[in-house]
Amino acid sequence: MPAMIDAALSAPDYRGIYAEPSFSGVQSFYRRRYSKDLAGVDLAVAGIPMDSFVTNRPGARFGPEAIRRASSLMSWDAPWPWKRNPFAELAIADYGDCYLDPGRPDSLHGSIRDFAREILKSSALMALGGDHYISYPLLEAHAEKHGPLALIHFDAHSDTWKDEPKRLDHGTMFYHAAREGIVDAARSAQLGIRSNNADDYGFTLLDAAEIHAIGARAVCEKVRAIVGSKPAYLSFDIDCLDPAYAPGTGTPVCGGLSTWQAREILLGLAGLNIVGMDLVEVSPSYDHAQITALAGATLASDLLCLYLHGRRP
Ligand SMILES: [Mn+2]
Repeated sequence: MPAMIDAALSAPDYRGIYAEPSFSGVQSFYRRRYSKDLAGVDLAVAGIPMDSFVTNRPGARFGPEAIRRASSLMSWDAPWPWKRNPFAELAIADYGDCYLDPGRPDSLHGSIRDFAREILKSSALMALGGDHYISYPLLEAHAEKHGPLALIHFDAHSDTWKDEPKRLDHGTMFYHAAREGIVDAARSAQLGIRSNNADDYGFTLLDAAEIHAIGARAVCEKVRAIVGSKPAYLSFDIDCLDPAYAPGTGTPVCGGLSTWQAREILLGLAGLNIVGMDLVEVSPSYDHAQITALAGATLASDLLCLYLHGRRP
């Protein structure tokens, strides 16, 4: 692979792996070239640096930059242990971040939705959060393009707690999304959950206890049976991982998945019709030694591998 410095600015193409020193250079996701022009781009990676709607610790607005930086530890090689490399097969650009005005909280939903709409006119999107609320406007934009979506949701929390319309909360947006028909709960799975909710609103829960008991292979069979070939949006809240594997997040819950358990499940979902993705809730000020940011960058790379397998079997 060619040596390169500042591939984020000067890579000749949106494809390729560059041996750039991990400690230097302009940070982008997996050293992808930055561009706001998506001509010829298959998929844009973009940051949504917003944490206005958290219920506990803030800080996920710094998630995108931490994930980009951590991805430079891995970007000298293709994602292991996948047999195919999305960074060779797909034209992937780093689109930079969504502009958001924290002084206008009522504007944030629309700003994120419009940002995603613009990208989705010409390419696919993987978003880096940000608190989990961002998935709601992102799902809206994806559903406009693809119709009602199956949701494959990794999280410690169901995020379907009943709420008033228009209330802004990172724990209730899937309640709204299901009621509005943006996601089809009957074709959706929530994985790694370890919280109580009086009503599942039609979602199938594969909670952390069940995943620990039955293992990745059986989990993947269940998810495949639920989702089928329906266009699916995969949302990964980093707090699906146990706090030992992801301390840098806003609402950690003990008893979660290891990083490898989560990766094993993602590997086993290859071939599903994934049309959109996000990785949310990395909050670097609570992180230690980049544990959480590196997990986030690794899982985000896995999501791109999944996307590749879904689009080009
Ligand atoms: Mn969560």
